[in-house]
Amino acid sequence: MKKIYFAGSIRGGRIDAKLYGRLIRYMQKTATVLTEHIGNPHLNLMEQGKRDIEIYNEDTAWLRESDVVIAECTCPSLGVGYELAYAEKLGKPCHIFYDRSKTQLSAMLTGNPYFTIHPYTEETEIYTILDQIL
Ligand code: 6K6
Repeated sequence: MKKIYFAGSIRGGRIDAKLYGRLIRYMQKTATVLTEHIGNPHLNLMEQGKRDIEIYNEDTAWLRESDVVIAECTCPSLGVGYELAYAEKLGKPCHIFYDRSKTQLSAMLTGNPYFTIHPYTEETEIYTILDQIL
């Protein structure tokens, strides 16, 4: 099974947390998602007890272990942008999804031909593309 690093906003804002959860559950039918905590809508950052250095070390190790990186970028997040640049340096395939009716993606992503970018208008479009990726 492919190992997926799913990236989504945490401190950048949790408005799309339920969407992340649905995407993760869908991918888990056919793949291993290394970062399933991203989709937990009840995630309380103050109670996680993990130090930032531990989060950084764990996440960068998962990025190195992953086969493909899938990022939902409708809600802008510095952490997700950093992860995408890190994944590019590792040569990992990177797929970026965003709702074109809600946001304009950073030119630092759309201007980089390395990234495969999937603008969508309906959530259902994402699942069709995920089927092709997985
Ligand atoms: C533990 C369980 C749930 O949340 C935590 C504590 N925080 C984080 N845990 C794991 N990964 C994190 C955490 N905070 C940020 N990240 C990573 O950065 C994730 O892989 C996300 O894709 C990305 C989000 O960055 P911000 O800048 O929106 O926080």
